Amino acid sequence: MRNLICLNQDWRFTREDAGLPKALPSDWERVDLPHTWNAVDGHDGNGGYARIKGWYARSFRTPVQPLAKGRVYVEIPAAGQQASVYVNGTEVIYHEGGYSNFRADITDLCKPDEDNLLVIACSNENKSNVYPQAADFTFYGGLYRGVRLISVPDTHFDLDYLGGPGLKVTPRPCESGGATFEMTSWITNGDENFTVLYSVKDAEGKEVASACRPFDQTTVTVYVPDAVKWDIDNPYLYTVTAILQRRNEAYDEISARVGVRSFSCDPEKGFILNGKEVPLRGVSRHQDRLYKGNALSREDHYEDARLIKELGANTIRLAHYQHSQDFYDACDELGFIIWAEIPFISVMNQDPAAHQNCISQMKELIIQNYNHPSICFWGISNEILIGGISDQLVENHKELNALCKELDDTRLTTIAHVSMTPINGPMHGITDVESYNNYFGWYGGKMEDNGPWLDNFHKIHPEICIGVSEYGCEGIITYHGPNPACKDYSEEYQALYHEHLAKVFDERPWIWSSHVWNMFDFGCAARDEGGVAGRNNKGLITMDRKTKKDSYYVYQAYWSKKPMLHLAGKRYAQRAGETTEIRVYSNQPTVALYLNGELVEEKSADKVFVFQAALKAGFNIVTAVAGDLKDSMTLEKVEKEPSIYVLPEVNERAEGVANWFNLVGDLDLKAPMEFPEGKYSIHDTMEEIAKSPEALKVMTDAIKITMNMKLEPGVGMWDMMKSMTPEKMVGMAGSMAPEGFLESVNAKLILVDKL
Ligand code: ADA
Repeated sequence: MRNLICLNQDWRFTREDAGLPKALPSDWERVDLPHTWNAVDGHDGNGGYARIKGWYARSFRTPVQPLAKGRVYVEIPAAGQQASVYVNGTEVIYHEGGYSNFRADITDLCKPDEDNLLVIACSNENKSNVYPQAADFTFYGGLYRGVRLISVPDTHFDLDYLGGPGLKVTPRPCESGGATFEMTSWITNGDENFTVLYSVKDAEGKEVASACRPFDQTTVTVYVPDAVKWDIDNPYLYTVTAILQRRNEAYDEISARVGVRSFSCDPEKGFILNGKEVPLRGVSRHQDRLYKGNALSREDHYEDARLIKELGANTIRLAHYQHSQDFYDACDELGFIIWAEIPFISVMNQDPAAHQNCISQMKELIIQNYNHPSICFWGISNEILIGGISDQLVENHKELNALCKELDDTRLTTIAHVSMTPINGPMHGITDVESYNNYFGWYGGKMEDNGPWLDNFHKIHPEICIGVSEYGCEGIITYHGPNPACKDYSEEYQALYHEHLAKVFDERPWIWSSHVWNMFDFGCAARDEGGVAGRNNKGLITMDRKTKKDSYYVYQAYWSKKPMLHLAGKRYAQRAGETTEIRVYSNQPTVALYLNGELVEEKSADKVFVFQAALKAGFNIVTAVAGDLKDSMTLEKVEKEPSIYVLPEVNERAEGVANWFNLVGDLDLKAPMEFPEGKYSIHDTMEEIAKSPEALKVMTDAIKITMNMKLEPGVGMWDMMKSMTPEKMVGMAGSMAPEGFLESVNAKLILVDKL
């Protein structure tokens, strides 16, 4: 029988590119898996993170199969980002892509009854054909999902095909109320003595259907009468087991948990699950955690899934790469509709080898995850027009879409467009459904632009199922104030923004899905924003999973079916002013607010209850009550609010904008755009502009002032931005760029000779 041997303990590791050792190196650091060398520098804000080749080594004994002719595989559920695996000095596999499972048959290299040496060289150095290339997250290196051996008899269920499970199950509900389960398994080294016994068990473990097939004709469909559907509120799972049988002996056994559900999308009705319209409302998730990076335990994954369930979300976009099997398992069990995707992101590399990498990551994603009932969508790319469009790019998308369909005709394909993707153009109609990453109210535009933008798109494209794959803004729980504003990074602005957006989506059930960017703050070593370098702070929860920001409760009020009540502003604990605003989030119809035991007001509202309270000097007890629900906080009235409540840059930026206009004071901001020969202009890419220090300075100053971003060639977000023109950037920045801004930038650029 199959034997799984965990190899997570007692590895030796070095950050030096030490080369292949002949024996277990005693001077390397001792580590256990899961492990990443970027657990700290991946998001500690001290500049870059180690992008190196690290070496892992460990000895192991060959597992003994009772049958003389067994096979041994090494299985690596993920290695960031490229890896070579060696057994006793010989390379057994090289794998590119940091998020998918891969295996190698190592039998012939293993020595029985003595120590064997397993070495894995793992690299997160940039390799131009491997995605992700440029993106807003840390590409952690290491063996962050552990390693194991699989020992099987000579004849076994397939372990060689793209890291997949060797078993494919497609349950389909029937009109009659029952369901068919189409099952296929693949057998290595079979002969006519072998048969496959399939068994379908219900959630209680009772067998409800079975079938028996010869080893070389393994596809079969069984019927389960009165099948229970897998649904968001009742994620009912069946277990399908395949046993490879030879006479009275079971040689190998594999199983998969599956669910019976039907789904579709409609441009008017949105998402439909088991015949019922269910607008998908939820979050995106990056996997990493504070000072653990992506080296996570099964419990870490389950905790994330539970936090998202508590929020009341029914969908998760698993950005921007294949996540752990543990997380997909949790989603199957807890009832989420999942968008799974590959890291084809930001900028397309024209090299055909890079396209091949997309294809192989997509194949692995689908083959390895086909059986998970939670997954309904395969995402083919994210914000790919940042790097510009080309015929080849459109062609590659069509190919990727066709590949998804060829490997899996039961699911829908999707795409996350960058906001500036034209509403009409060749990027539309490639995938079954589409989504936009819209940051109106953060990077550009006003939060109020979101609804009208969607209505306009829907009007122009009544045939497209449209969703919002990303929207969000930074919220840092130190920053507070009575007048929250875009780009102040305050917890209050983030909550206000999400109050608005939650309503926008609530009012538009035809939006097939919306995904908050992001459920958790996550590591992006290149970032330096809001006084918290190294991270993207758009999470509803902090990266250590310790603090739920107020915006978390906005969504809980909208989405959770459990009665809830939350007093916002608890961390805005010291307040000045005659009166202060108190916001309460609740899914109850009426909320009463008490100040120091006295009723301030009782009011009815929809999810967001706003009160004014006049605090007395010193400490005040504020209590909100809705039926049996109560929440309370203590606020202190102060003369002046603490200075740490305001990010210093917020003031600097306001001054900066003024300065910019002073600097260009002699220019006519309304002047027609001119593009003289041999001069730089807003039509040049940042990469071209960067050739001239003078032109580059114009741009870096302008970007710092408007978008509050530091831009420096080769550093941080540069890779993502370098192929953009100032014109495109301002398109993204929207109303954050003051009127006349583009004209004034151009006017400065055209003074500089092209180099
Ligand atoms: C893009 C990108 C994300 C994300 C976001 C942001 O939309 O798809 O990876 O990080 O930007 O926060 O700016």
